[in-house]
Amino acid sequence: MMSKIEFDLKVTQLKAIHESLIQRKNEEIDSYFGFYTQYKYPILTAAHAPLEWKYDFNYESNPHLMQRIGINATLNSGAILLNGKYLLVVRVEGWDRKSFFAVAESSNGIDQWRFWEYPVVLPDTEPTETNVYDMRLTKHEDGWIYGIFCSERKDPNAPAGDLSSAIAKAGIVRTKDLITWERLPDLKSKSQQRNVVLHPEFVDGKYALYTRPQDGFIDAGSGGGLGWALVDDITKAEVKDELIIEERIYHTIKEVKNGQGPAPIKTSRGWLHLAHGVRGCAAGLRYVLYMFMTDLHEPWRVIARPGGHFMAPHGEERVGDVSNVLFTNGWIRNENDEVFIYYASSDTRMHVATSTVEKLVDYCLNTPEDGFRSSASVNTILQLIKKNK
Ligand code: M1P
Repeated sequence: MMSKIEFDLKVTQLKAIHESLIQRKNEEIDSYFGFYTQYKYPILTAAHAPLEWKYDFNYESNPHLMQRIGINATLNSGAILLNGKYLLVVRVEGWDRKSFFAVAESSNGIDQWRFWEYPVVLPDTEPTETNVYDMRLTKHEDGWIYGIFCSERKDPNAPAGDLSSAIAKAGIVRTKDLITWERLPDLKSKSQQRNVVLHPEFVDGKYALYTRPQDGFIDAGSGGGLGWALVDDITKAEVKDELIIEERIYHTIKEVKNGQGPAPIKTSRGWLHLAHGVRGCAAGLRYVLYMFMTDLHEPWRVIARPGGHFMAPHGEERVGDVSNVLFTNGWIRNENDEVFIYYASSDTRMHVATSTVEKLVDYCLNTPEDGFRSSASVNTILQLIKKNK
């Protein structure tokens, strides 16, 4: 057994290693594309979780200094700039497969992310809720910061022995400070819902939601894509009429599923949207990020559809608990119109990429659309070659 002196030394070493990980500065890496800058290191990993969440540092009760609780991944994070701090509401997943939310803070949005001392304690108002994840934060013009997240439970109609079928609903909370959270009733909807996002402004005096109707827990099924619904009262939110505004399309990056990422960013040319698109292949599902723009006054009307992916997994991003996945539900536009895009790779770790409103609008308005056929893609390239002559 370790002596108390050895125990104390080991604790000091653990804390020093953890602190050096948190203090590490990030480094830009070359981007070949021109529309964003990526960084060498993930910004948050399981190893960033506070040691106090994992270790019992009492020599009497933990003489072998064993880790008592495990953190498996830090992924799909909502994001907000509040009181000059870049804040992420991180999906933290434990070794027990349960996800929960925890706030991490950075002063520059790029590095030195540190978790707050305690994880978020959500009001536990839904007794059948098993798992919560992927919160989208929206600073709404009504003065609240809303968080909409996936609230998952076992399918009560699953046949005996089926311990996997689940139901996805949209849970809704609101806060002013990310410390105290008020839970509102879950979104009522005829279908299952995931990737539900609140639009930051009232539309025709109502709250507006981006939705993602789905037949099953995994399959979008007959849910045609990314939807739009107006809600009279957010404290009794219900999807009554749902319009599909961003469709899934055969042989594209969003053939199997798509979903709104964070709340859209308002620009003078329209609303910038970041989303994920999913296609199937022999290796399983491949998740990439893509962008589109909607009309400034009619945010349900898509006005720009740059073809293909905006960002796809590369290098070490391609491998993790659920490989070949990029997912985003958070971005921050600061007072200089810089945009910090927070994304997770392979359901394992968080990254940042930086851009500007100007570059993202240029990307959306000037990237050719998908022509849906190989011959159309060749034509698009021919036009560019001609222009370059
Ligand atoms: O595993 C990839 C992602 O799968 C789901 O996303 P969607 O329903 O949009 O395909 C979610 O479980 C998400 O959390 C996860 O990252």
